Amino acid sequence: MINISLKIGSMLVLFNINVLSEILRPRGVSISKVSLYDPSTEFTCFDGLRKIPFKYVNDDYCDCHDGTDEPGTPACPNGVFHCTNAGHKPLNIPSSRVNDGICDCCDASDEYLTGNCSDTCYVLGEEARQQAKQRAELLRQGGELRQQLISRGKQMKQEKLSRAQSLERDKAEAEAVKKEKEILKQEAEAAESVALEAYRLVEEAEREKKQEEEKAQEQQEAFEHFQLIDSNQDGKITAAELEARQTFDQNKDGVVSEDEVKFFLGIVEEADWDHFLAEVYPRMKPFFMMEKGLFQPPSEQKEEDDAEHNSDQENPEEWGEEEEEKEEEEEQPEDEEKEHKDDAEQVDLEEDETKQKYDAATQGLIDDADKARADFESAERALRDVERELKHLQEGLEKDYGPEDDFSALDGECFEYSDREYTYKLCPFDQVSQKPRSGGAETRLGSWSGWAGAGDKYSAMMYDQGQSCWNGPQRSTYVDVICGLESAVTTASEPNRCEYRLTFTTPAACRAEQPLEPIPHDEL
Ligand code: MAN
Repeated sequence: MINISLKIGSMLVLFNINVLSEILRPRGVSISKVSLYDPSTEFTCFDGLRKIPFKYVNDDYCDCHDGTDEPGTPACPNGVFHCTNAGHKPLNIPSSRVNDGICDCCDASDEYLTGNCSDTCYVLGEEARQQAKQRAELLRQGGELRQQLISRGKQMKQEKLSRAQSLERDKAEAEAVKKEKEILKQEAEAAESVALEAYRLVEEAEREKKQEEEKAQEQQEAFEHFQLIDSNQDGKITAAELEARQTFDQNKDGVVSEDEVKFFLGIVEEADWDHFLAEVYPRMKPFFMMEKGLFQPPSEQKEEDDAEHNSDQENPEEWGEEEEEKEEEEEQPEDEEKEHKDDAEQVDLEEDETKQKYDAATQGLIDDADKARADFESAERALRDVERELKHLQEGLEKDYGPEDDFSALDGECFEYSDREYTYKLCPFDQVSQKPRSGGAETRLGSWSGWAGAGDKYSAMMYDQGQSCWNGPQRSTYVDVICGLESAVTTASEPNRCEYRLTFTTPAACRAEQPLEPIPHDEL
């Protein structure tokens, strides 16, 4: 580029000549705007508010509000200086940077007075061209691989669709089987229930009879004891009659005291047969049993312990129960083994009893009902399995795998990356996790949430709702997705506590629209 001064009429205007384009234009004006700077007529500010003599253009005095009269000087604060940067990319800079001593344009045109800069456009342009070439080559090769991924993705989608269709058929079939098995089960259970009803009635009658017999026996025992205590046979038990029997000497001091009598008689002075049966005898029974050696009273030491734990537990009726519990606790392993064996024998016995309990026809109906129940359960399970697989498949079919299903083939794969401390694992469309290299549990850094790129949405993925951080948020991961010849995680970081960022390169992202490098965070 060369600078020349031209006398047009009475005006002296600074022009530079772009050697490449040979177009004469005022300094700082781009070729596309050159027609707006016509030296043969007045200059109209671009905002249309003023017309000024052309000689005022680039006279280092700001006349237009929009700064358009001073493209080549720093006079207007809002002016724009255009550098042609022949050999590299043209650039617009604020005209305030003109002649400020700093090289903004690689062709040095912004520093025409300071002379601080030299033209580096060709070298820089060469570098840029090389990079562009490499990128184009990456996009070309990656693009071919992407096409392969797309075909695989389409094929996989087709397979999923036909699998879903066949599962729909299986589901309808499994539903029909379940219905059929349910009817069979209901029928078998109804027959079983009718057959068992007769047994239930017999059992009920037997149980009632047994209860009656037990009650009668208890009454008989009570009556015998009543007669035994009622020494004058007047049909009443008095304090004196109780005092006469050592059985009621609870503390074994040789005397049946007033308190000891009160324990049995309660609030009444004397007990007739009805009161005796209902209130008195139940309190006496353990003492009669003790007398017969049917159970032992607790030892003194134990009595003290019990007093500490449960001071108001005075009823000797409970002694026996506690003794049994204690015995159970102290059982030796050998005893346990024996008990298990006994239990097993008991179960066998019960089974035998059940087997023997029913006549052959009833047993047949029970067996049929058991089988019908098992068949129904397995039909239910089969339906659930089909439904589960279908749901998973349908979720997959609904996922957004990119403009042409480009990323579909990556679903189901996982990619690892290790830094000094952790191994990160990205399973696209599923989840991201982190595992300390020194060992320890895996931490989920987020589950697939969706595409999250600013601009081109397929340029980033978001995984959120990961494991909660102690005293902090749930972990989440932002994944930059860029073009690369291999699918791999290439960087991992934690820019904020519990917020992670990975770079994932893949041929699936080799589209012209997709950025070739992660977009810096502050531009998101
Ligand atoms: C673990 C890791 C880290 C995280 C801390 C938060 O050590 O998941 O990435 O910063 O927990 O407590």
